[in-house]
Amino acid sequence: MSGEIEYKAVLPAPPFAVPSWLRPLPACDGSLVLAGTDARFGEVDVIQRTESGLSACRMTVDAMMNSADDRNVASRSLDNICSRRPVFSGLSLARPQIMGILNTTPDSFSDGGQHHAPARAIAAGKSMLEAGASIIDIGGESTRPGATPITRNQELARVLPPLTGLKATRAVLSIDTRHAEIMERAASAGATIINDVSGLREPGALLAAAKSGCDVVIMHMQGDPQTMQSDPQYVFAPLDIYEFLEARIEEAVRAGIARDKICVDPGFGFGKTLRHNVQLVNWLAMLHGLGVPLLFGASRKSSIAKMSKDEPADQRLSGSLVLAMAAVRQGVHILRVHDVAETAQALAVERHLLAGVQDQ
Ligand code: 7PM
Repeated sequence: MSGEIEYKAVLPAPPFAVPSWLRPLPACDGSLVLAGTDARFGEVDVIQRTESGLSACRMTVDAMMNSADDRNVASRSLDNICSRRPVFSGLSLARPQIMGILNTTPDSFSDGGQHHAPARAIAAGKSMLEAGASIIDIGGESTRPGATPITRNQELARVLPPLTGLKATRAVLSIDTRHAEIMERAASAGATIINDVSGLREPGALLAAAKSGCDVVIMHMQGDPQTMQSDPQYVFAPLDIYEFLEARIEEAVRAGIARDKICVDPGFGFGKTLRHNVQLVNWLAMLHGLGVPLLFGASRKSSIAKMSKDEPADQRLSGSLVLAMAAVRQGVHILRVHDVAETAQALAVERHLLAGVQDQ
């Protein structure tokens, strides 16, 4: 199925032990819920490391419980996968929330820098709120390979005016940054979420995030933005990403960030080939085993063009919606998108299908 994984009809003897991972298989009419959302699953793949690599075995949840070495471990894993996530930055995660992207970089690949002026950025933020976003993610530093580096002062000058301007709205504000100093200043200006594509790995970032009291989004990226797209390598991308995020969650907790303030993101497009991105989307539900909320962002990313006809960023809406809804069927809690109104409509339709409310 995925090349790196060998599917077996029965679990390799002896009955499976830790470490092993559960991949819930999304199914609209499944009997168990994914992470407290409307998305459901019925069966699971039990993934194990073997001498030769990785093995998977597909079974019902009952069969999985019966074959588990340690029923307590198995039932904890299952509970992580199913349980409702706590409120995140004041938002219920029982329904997918939309995080609208507010890019304040003049060289932004998707909006040609049209939000550069503070007044336009604030107006763009407000229109995303009206269109259905509950979070506005404000970023000032481009992570595009080859982008000109900017100083902390330039980054602050870009992000603080829209943060301050949007604070008067009911929006939950998120700061997209890798730098401790920006985290501190943004939190003082009213941001309640720190969204870090480098997973709080820069010096001081863990501590700054802990001190700020903000909720955090920890994203997976292999390498750094300058070099990440040159020949990324994984044993099996979904599992490597799982283990990275698991380790970062533990680091964050050790640094004083409460577990219920942490959300994770597999980092679609960050140090990944097209094949890796496709795998991570198809295996997204496995990440619920981490027991924290899941954020997903594939909006307008270049993989869409690679799968299709090399369309420019502003012509990737349809592909963006397909990826977003694939994520929602797997119980993702927050979607990071450029096209808020269109995503809200897709979500409304998806919700009718998932909840079966078309019968009411
Ligand atoms: C150039 C390259 C411009 C990449 C913009 C980007 C994510 C994020 C970004 C994501 C989270 C983009 C990216 N992507 N934060 N920040 N998850 N949590 O395409 O996927 O928006 S920047």
